[in-house]
Amino acid sequence: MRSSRVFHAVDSHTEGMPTRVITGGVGVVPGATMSDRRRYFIEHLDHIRKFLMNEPRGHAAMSGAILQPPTRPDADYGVLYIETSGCLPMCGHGTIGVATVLVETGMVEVTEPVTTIRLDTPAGLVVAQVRVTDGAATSVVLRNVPSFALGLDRTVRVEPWGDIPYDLAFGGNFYAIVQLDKLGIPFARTEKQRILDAGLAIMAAVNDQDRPVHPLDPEINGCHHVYLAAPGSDARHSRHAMVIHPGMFDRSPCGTGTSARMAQLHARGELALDTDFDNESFIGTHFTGRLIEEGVLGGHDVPGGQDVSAAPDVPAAPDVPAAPDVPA
Ligand code: PYC
Repeated sequence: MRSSRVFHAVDSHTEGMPTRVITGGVGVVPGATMSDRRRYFIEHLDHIRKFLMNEPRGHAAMSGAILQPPTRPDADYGVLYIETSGCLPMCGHGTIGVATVLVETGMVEVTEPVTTIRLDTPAGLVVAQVRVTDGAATSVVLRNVPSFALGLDRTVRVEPWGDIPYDLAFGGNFYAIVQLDKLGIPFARTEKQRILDAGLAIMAAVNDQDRPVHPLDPEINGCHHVYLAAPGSDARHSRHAMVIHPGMFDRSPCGTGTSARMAQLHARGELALDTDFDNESFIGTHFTGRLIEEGVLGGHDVPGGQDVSAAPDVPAAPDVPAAPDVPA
């Protein structure tokens, strides 16, 4: 049988999460900006996402990124982020995977010790600085899009718990941030199903009662991620379980979630600029984040342009569990 369609892909791995980087086969998605292209892709090309992410080529926690020509002159590549959950405005672990693949395949001009790559994402420009040794990417630092707290001390009604306090923050995606002990569920992998069910119930309730919309781009709306913070988490080190629509955990520490969490902690007066923040995933992998400046965005004062740094899939990395014991 002849193939009717051929895609080129390079699979990468960032702190527990896959990123299937699609280097060819999709063609140029119509749209004047990456946000326009994301909308076009969702409306007309979603079958490609399902084909590349779902079984049998993917799995329930699959994630990927489609390379595009940039729509702005100051960027090297455009990126569309795809997952089993949908098409994201931005993805931190995915960007680390993209930057690593661009370096290691020679798709960008590689300079050592640091190669800078400018990425046109639906949420805005993201700059990746890849540390390179003998042609191999050993770590990546991202300068993320401006992040901000949209609301602190909100409550949402979620049965059977009643009113749940939460903060809402943006770091490339919207995050509802909830203290897990308010749900009476221990932070333990043995409780993964209860944690997952609670996160999905909170997500549905937030979207029903308080659906967030980005002040500058209404295409970016809805809460598809719930950050359940473990007891004892603070503004230097935060452990969490990240529940993602339609029913999986982020095995990585979540780059956009790290930025959103830092924006929330800053808005609460707990995290200053230029201070390292250690964000730990449900499986024990880490990203280090740092707030680098404040700005104004659509009338909101925001701590903008967070750095999120992480080691990508380094063969010698001892702290990346190979088979995380979490449901997909
Ligand atoms: O790293 O930003 C991230 C991310 C979003 C969803 C899964 N990972």
